[in-house]
Order: sequence, then C-alpha cells, then structure tokens
Amino acid sequence: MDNTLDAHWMPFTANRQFKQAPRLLSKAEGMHYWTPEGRQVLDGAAGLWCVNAGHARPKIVQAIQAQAAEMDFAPPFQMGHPKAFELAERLVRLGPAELTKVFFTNSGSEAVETALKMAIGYHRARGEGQRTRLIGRERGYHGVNFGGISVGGLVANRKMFGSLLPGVDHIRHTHDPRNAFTQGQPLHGAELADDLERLVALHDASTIAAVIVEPVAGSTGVLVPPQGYLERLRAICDKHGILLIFDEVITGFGRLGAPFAATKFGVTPDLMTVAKGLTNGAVPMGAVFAKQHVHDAFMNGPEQAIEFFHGYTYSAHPLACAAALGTLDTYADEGLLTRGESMAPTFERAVHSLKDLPNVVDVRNLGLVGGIELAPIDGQPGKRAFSVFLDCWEKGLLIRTTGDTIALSPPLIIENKHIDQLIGTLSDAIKRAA
Ligand code: PXG
Repeated sequence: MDNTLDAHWMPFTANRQFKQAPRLLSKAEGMHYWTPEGRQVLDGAAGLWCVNAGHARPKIVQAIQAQAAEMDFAPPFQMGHPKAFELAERLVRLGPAELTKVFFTNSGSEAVETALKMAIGYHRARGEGQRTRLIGRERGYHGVNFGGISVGGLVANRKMFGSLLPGVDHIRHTHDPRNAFTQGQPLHGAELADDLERLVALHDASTIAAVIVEPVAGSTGVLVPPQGYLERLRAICDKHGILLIFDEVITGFGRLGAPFAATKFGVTPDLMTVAKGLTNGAVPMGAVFAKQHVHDAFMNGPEQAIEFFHGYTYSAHPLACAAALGTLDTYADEGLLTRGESMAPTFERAVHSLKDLPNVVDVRNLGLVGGIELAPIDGQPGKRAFSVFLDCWEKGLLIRTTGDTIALSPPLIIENKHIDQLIGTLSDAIKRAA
C-alpha cells in the first residue's frame, strides 16, 4: 500500500499522516460515498462545497457520456461550439439581471484571476490606467493562484510564497464575537464595510481598481455577512468608481437557498466568480459573470483585434459545458436552487442544537451552510476539529474542517433523516473530542 500511495503529492493534505492511514473514496450516489471496502459515508460537505445536486445524477452523467462520444474538444480561441453559447445564455438568465456576460475558466482560482484582470483591464480601457490596486479582505479565500492569494487573507496560504502581487491591500474581516450563536445574518458589524473608506483615504480611490469579497466567507470557517454590510460595501464602491467582485465559488448555485448570494442579498456586484456547483463538481469548470458596461469597455479597438488577451485552452471545454447544462437541468427539474430556503429552518435548528456541547464557542449558519467553531486545544490549533473530522469519518460521515471550525455544506437534496444522522454523528464526535 505504501508504495502505491507514494507518487501522488496530495493538495492541501497532511501527506505523511494521510499515507499512514489513508481515507479513500471509490463510489458515490445521491447523498452518499462508499469506501473501497464498501463502507457507506454520508456526504455532509457536498464533496468540497460542489456536489450541490448530490452524486451521480442521471442527467449529468448522461450529458458527459454523450458529449465525450460526440466531440471531445473544440479550440476555444477564434472558434466556438454550440453548447458554450447555450450555457452562457442560460447562466445569464439564472444570474442577477445586470450580469449579462459570462467568461469561462476551469476552476474557481482561474475565475478569480480572470476577474482581477478584467477589473484592471476595464479601468485601463476607460482611460483610468492608474486604477490598478486590488483590495481583498482579511480571512478571505480566493483560490491559490498568485492574484487570489494576494487578495486572499489566509496567512498559511500566503506566507510561503514570497512577495505576491504588489499594490494589494485588505479590509478587515467580519468575524465579531458579539455575534456568537447568531442564527442567520448577524446584527453587528455593517460598519466594518467602512474600512474600505479607510483604504480609500490611504490610497485614494483613483488608484483602486476593485474590491473582492466572498459574500459568505467559506474556507475561513463560515462567516455570514452582518445585516447591511454588503449593501454598504456596494454603496462605497459606487461612490468611488471601484468595481465590486463577489467571489461566489461556494455561495453560487443554491447554497444559500437562492441561486446566488447576490440574489439572496439583493446586492449585485460588477463581476461575479463561480465554479464548483456550476457542473455539480463533475467536470472542472469556473466562470466570471460581468456587467454589460465592464464587457463593453473592452470592445473599443478595431473589430479584427482581440479585445481581452486572456483565456485557457480548456475555457468552455465541451465536456464541462455538457456537465453544466445537465446540472442546470437537474437544478431546475428539482427546484434545487431554492430548496435550501425551505430546508434552512430545519437545518438551522439542527446545527444550533450543538451549541451547548463541550468546547463549542460559536455556531453560524445561512441557507445550507453551517459552521461550528470549537475552542482550540492549547498550543495545538486545528487539532480538536481534526479529531472530530476523523471520528466522523470512522462513523460514516464526511465533514470539512478548517482551523477549529467544522463546516457543513451538504448536497441540496438533503432530507430530514440525513440531517438527523449528520447532527447525531457530529454531536457524539464533538463530545468525544472534549
Ligand atoms: N474562491 C472561493 C470563495 C473558494 O471557496 C476558490 C475560489 C478556488 O476554487 P478552486 O476551484 O480553484 O479550488 C474557492 C475554493 C474549504 C475549501 O475547505 C474551499 C475551497 C477549496 C478548497 C477547500 O473550505 N474553495
């Protein structure tokens, strides 16, 4: 076994620990995974926040199979294929009305890089080429490429990699202990958006291209935006001509009980990044939604000239487009993009039922996202939550942990009996980790 695991250098994994006691998955259907030994595991994480319609859904499987046989690849530069256009049209109909253009990538990280480049390019095309500064937020996660880690705010993802992009700054994160155990959007902290005014005062608005935030921060441990916060960020961006980018890689496609966070909160960004749920995780794909005026700013040279020198060999890959179309059909057939709204009250009660367990210092939730924060073991941050993760895994439940926060993001097809099992297993594991 040792030898067979050796060559694969695993991403975001404690490689040496994993290879001593590997956790393998070999089959998936609906709400469940199975291990190679045939043990059933309830999926409390939608894989990694992406399998929103549940696993092995027939329309997605069939779409991928048929596409692989019909046309494997089509060059995306100066050529097109019908499904790319069909998918973009359908996405535009699904998203906030003002986001009328879609650019395809292969991951959330690439969607973020694309959006950052669009923002800088947009200002330059409009004759404001000095607007190059990018603003992120502390504790933000925007993937792992250099732009994304530069605007990102997770120290572990940044510290190993040198000086990153120049000209980046960060507003404060929105975690506020006054809001502990809030159900849904917290009351305190809309004023944290004013931190953007501090950076405007420091750098001057004329140097700032864009602000990027996750509407609900996922990777850092589920931070729900305070009431009024996103509205205020939008207003400050408008006041200063700064583009607002929502990174909806996690929040997109029904996670919050609405198609997008922008829909849920009624705040429309200028650019919006998505991935994960776009293809239900079945084929890698990301995308950037853009407002018409952002797109149009680029359309100003001679007609035969390429307007945006950016794109990937696999942008709008036929297999990914087919998977995404099958995914959107599945979401529509079953009303999954709003199902989270009707399941949210039950899910909210269930996750908050954990509040009195040992070491639980906060519970946060919105739609079908839950975060349970544990007090760290002295001098060993992350260890308590990871022991809960291992315990759950042994008892047939997959969850995700980040630091000492347990993140729950089940497939949107979840039913009450799954919620009961999830919370029961998790509750026992938290007690054992005391
Ligand atoms: N933006 C956001 C908001 C994300 O959550 C990315 C960008 C990057 O997407 P790709 O497809 O390049 O991985 C993400 C990814 C976790 C976890 O444990 C979350 C992500 C990835 C890995 C782990 O919460 N989200």
